[in-house]
Amino acid sequence: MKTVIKGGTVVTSTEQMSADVLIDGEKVVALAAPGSHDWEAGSDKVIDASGKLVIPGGIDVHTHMELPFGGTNASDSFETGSRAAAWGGTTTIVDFAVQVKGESAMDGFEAWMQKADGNCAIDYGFHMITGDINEQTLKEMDMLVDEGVTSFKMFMAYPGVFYSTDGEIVLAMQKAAENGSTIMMHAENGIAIDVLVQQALARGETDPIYHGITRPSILEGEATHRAIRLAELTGAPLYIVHLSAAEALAEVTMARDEGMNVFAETCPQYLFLALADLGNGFEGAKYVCSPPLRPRDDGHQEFLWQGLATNDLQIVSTDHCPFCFNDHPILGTQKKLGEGDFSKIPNGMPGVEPRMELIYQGAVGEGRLNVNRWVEICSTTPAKMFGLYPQKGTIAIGSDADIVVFDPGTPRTISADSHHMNVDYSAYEGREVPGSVDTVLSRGRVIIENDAYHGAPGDGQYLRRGTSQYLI
Ligand code: DUC
Ligand code: ZN
Ligand code: ZN
Repeated sequence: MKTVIKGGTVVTSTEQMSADVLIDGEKVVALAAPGSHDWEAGSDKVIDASGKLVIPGGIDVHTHMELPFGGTNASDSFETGSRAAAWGGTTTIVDFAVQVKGESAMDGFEAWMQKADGNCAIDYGFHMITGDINEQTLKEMDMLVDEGVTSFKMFMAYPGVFYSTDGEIVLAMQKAAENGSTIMMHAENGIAIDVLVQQALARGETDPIYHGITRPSILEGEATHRAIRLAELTGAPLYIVHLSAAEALAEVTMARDEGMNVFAETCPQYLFLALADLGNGFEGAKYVCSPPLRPRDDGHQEFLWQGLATNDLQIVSTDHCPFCFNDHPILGTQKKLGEGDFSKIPNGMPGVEPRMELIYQGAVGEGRLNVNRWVEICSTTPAKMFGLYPQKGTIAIGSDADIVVFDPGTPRTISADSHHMNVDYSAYEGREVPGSVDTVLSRGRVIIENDAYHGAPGDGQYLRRGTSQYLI
């Protein structure tokens, strides 16, 4: 099967050029000046990309399909969530397999492989949430690296659930320093937060807004500082997930200025939404995620955009972890588990679908970042950071033909009525974005075209990732 994408502007993290792209089977095999080669004659399919951008497919390195969490399961399965990702121009996800206390990490990995197997619309890999560090887990970290799971998420938050002590973090970091993997950190001081949560509830402060108020940014800054210094102690590469706070970004920036292998991602919700969204009574539950949305007036958002411009932040992922607002016929009660007690609201927001369009708006549309940087933070760096480059994350000879034709001139209004995620609300309801995803190819196959999905569950393959290609 030969496909030509003709007449578009090919954008990678470093180039912007008018070029035709030739795809043979699953790979990009040639790029050439527009019309300079008569590829159309021998091809099976021609995609006209005139006036459009031709970019490497998005890579979302932080999703939680089907995650058991907060007394329920994230509402997107691998099937629905990966399909929604494709609709939004994301052609690779890296999800989180889970090891819980008392269970083996390899068992957790195999369980998540089974959940995903035969269901994904796009290629996928896994990080591992290590919820129990012991002698066996430390050995399993080596085995997981061999399986292509080269990054391990730990939590300084959620005592009694995923929480690790500083000592456990040191042990895992020592192992990561040895086997070349990366420690990903949920950096919030969960012990201090739990005190504030209990005090708020005792005062009768039960609305969703108190979720945000009891997780102040200073406690993200503190945990980020501690994680960085433990990484310095052990020599492990450290990647701060879902960074939301200026205080945390300042710590990351300082560490990077010291020459450390410290990296961080942020997410669209921290770039576009704010603490005030948690107001409006229980409606605010739609916006409960951790870390929480920050007060708009405190300047976090522009600081994060600035961090993306200076590469103190390297990636925008989503932390996609949807829960329905209204009771669901199969999934039951989700967000409403926390009516009358904000601490029982399942933490998480939907986001895998609109990421590419939202970041295009905030970056290119609003003049903060150029189009190359948009591609870099949404695709190229995620690939390099998590050992997938240049198979993924670029348009180059020999790369997988994971390609999005993006129309910068056709706006779209984001709405739960038209999205494809299995969740009954959009956090961006009614927002108009200036450009939209037009056509999506996954390893050479057209899976989104003319506003229709042409793929099937199981098209996506497991990606055995290498170690980080982004280390200093
Ligand atoms: N934060 C969330 O909001 N949801 C899932 C896990 C997490 O850390
Ligand atoms: Zn987290
Ligand atoms: Zn997460």
